[in-house]
Amino acid sequence: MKAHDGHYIDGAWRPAAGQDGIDVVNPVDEQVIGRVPAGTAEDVDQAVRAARAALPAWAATPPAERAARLGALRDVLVARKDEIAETVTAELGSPLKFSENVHAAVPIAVAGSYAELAATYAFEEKAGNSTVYLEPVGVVGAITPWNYPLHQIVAKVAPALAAGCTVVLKPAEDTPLVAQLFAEAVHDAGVPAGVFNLVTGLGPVAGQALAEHPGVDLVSFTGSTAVGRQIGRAAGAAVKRVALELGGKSANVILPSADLAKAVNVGVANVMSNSGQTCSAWTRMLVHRDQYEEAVALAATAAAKYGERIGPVVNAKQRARVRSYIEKGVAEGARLVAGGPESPREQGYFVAPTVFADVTPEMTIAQEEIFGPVLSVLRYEDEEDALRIANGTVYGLAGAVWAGDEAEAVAFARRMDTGQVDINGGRFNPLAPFGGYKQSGVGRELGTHGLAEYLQTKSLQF
Ligand code: TXE
Repeated sequence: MKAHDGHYIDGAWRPAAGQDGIDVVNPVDEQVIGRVPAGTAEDVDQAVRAARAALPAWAATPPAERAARLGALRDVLVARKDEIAETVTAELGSPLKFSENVHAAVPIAVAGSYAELAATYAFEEKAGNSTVYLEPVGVVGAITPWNYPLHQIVAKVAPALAAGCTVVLKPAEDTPLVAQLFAEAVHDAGVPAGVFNLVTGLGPVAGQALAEHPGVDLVSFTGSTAVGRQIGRAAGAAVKRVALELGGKSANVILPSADLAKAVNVGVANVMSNSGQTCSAWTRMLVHRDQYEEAVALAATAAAKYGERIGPVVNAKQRARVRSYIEKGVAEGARLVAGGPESPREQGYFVAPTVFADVTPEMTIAQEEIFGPVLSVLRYEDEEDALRIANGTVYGLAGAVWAGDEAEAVAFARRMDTGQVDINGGRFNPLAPFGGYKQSGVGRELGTHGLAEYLQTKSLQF
């Protein structure tokens, strides 16, 4: 696949400071498909300087003009959507249809939503005898993961640009090719030099250099809780803004009045999609004890139908991690009703769609994020018990509630300690704020709340 051998800094592809590279591997056949530079602290420094230099002019650019650039960016992404899908399929391994419908389509929708928001948002407010200006926070260091590689980038870069911030992006080392494609799209959209910069590289080198750079005013990170904690600590010490999107262990609560078969089938599909590599996935299915065995049978049948259609996980390390969780589930006494730790194929990082029954709330597989195609089905006694189980993890990112009556589902959802809940299935909404309660993170992405992360207020009293 096409790969640049430099970093996109100050409006052009510049040679990397060091010699090291990162091989990009296709998770389906384990073949190397490209090589990108492993950025150093020096590359990051160059990119941050470019972003700082570009900041005053971009911050002063009228929002309507920033909106026009975002609209142009959306149009370039639309024109290149087949290439986006092929690139994500090559470096993440997801089936092409899924790449088209999700990995390409969702970021296009998000870029479009910020083109509209930038044009209509009130960057100036009145509050009594004050005028409040909403001004860009400054230079943003964006660090993104590989699971929805382009979406994670657009969910940070689009609101940052809409707000008048400039950006240095360090994408995940597993999926740098779609990040390079994105940099080309930003360029072709006529975004001025230095407003957006890309440095590819390893987390502990380029990522850490970016997070700790004194020229960065806000670090926006999506990834593991361990790295998020480290970034949060460093940002706290430097008194800089931080946004963290971390893990999840979301509950799919099926109330007795729900359409059980539909709730189970959609619930299984939710966990298996993207091979379970979704931070908001409903990985814990909660079913009333009277419907429990029926739900387990339905879930096992639904999971078995997926076979290898879900694609592999991203790399060998993730496969080993997912397998070790499956083994732990068995060791702690959960009942395996579909899948298991053995790979369904010799080649590629495949994990079988796996369902566990008789999972109790304190088991490791019911508490920790697995990030693979693994569903735990838990039994509850009554609604209060379901709520205790649903809220009984350190996470609070997403969830789902199913009931015969929407009002009943809403009443339950309001008592959940979580940032998003899908009612009777729900539908993706690019304007709905996304982000976690508890240890799932700090801050929100998408919509006006996502935009607000990149703004600070200045009030003038009269
Ligand atoms: O994440 P990392 P990994 C969870 C999920 C998964 C686990 C490990 O449970 O199994 O994390 O995934 C950069 N300073 N999520 O190892 O390492 C890294 O280069 C600065 C949930 O891939 O956190 C990449 O760009 N940056 C999640 C990004 O951080 C550093 C999505 C994420 O990688 C760094 C992904 C450092 N010291 C994983 N070390 C979600 N919330 O959606 C790494 N990075």
